[in-house]
Amino acid sequence: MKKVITYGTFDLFHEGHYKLLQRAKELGDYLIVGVTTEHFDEARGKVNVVDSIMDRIENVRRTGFADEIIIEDHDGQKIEDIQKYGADIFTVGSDWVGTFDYLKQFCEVVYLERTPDISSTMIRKSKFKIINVGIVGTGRIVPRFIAEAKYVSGINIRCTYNPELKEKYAFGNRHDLPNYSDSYEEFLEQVDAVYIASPNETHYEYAKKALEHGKNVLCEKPAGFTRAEAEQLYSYARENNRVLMEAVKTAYCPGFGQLLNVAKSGKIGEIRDVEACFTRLANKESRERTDASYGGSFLEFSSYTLLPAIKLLGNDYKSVHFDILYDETGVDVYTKVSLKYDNATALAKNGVAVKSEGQLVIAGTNGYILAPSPWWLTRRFEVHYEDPGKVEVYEPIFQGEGFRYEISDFVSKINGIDRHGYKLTAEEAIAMAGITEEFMKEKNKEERTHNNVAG
Ligand code: C2G
Repeated sequence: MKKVITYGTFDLFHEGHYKLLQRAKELGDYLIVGVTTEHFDEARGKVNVVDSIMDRIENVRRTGFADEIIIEDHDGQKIEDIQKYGADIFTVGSDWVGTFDYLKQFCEVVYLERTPDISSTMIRKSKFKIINVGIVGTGRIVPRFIAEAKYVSGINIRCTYNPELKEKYAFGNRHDLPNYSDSYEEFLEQVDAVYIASPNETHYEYAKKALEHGKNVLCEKPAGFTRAEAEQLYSYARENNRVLMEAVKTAYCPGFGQLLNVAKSGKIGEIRDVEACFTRLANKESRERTDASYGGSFLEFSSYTLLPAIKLLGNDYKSVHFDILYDETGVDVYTKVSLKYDNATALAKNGVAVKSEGQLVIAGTNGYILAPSPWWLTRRFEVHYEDPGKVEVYEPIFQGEGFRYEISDFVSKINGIDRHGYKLTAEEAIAMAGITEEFMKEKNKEERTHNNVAG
């Protein structure tokens, strides 16, 4: 008798799960299915699991393919189970190609082709729907996004849109996504939501069209270059009852939320200054270093570096001032943004050709919070006081690259679980767009002066 073993969360049970179990059963005579516990999913970084373990087991049972159902609750259990049950074949979907090769020492490992295009949902009673997402643009960030989306329950990445790509969008050997190059409308028809990761200057139009077509939008920053554009987009979203979220990853990281709460708790007294720095030496050929109009350090990093100030000091800054260093092609390679509030100040430093310490310091009347690099993922922060010997250390949970948290919030918002969007409100996003507008004006002004001098 040939024994096959497979594992999964099987949340929001769907066609992909059904077909996987069916083919797993066909590989042998006896199928063992391991269903993950909530605790194990949490530990392996899977967020957003909706159905309870009892429901997930019941859904697997009702397929009729499992001869035995077991619980998976810890790392290393797969090896134990293979030995304990004498499994001949371990199988899992092709989204995991390579990951489980280490099991080849114990049994045969088969990666079954994943079901693309999940459309219908089966057997489940849950009130949540799988959200089909289309990706606009196929740049560097996209494979990272797709890899992280795997850890978010209830989302299926269905297709891409890139007018310059005629083929399918392929990366690694795990996925081939159909690409729509001829018509954005046709692409929009395939999906419930879009993730916009195209060049900066195209975000606004893509987001606007998607919202007009009733789609939910997760948009890389900046969604617009002016306050008016941002206001427009958020009001479209509100009128159409759709979700619009700017992909400011930090805002959705659990540690950053905790840091804000500690800062607001009164521990460090009244907050008087927020200083954040984010630099990365970008490749000289990269878009950030070559596109004088829409590249540069401000557009690359300021949505991160301004975020703590906006979250802690508010949207009503009294004045904004920019100190900008340009390279010979007119790209802003280092930009400092100073904000003045009634009773506080803030500084946001951004660099694509200048390297500095990427830290966040929140200064108060009683002490300060220091979040070391990479504070934008907020894996660690410390509270310091006048007495240098007294330091409180926080090490919040953070898994993977952090995209999973923003994707998870996006899915929750679409499902109506969190419509408030307190992690990054429309008002905050609009205030940040206002600063972008001021920056673009300043840059154009300086460019003109520079040209005059040069001429
Ligand atoms: N699957 C599939 N097609 C889909 C979606 C999922 O074939 N469209 C497969 C997965 O590859 C997996 C199984 O269905 O083999 C269960 O998927 P999930 O519930 O997402 O569980 P997963 O996170 O893949 O857990 O220890 C757990 C295992 O590592 C896999």
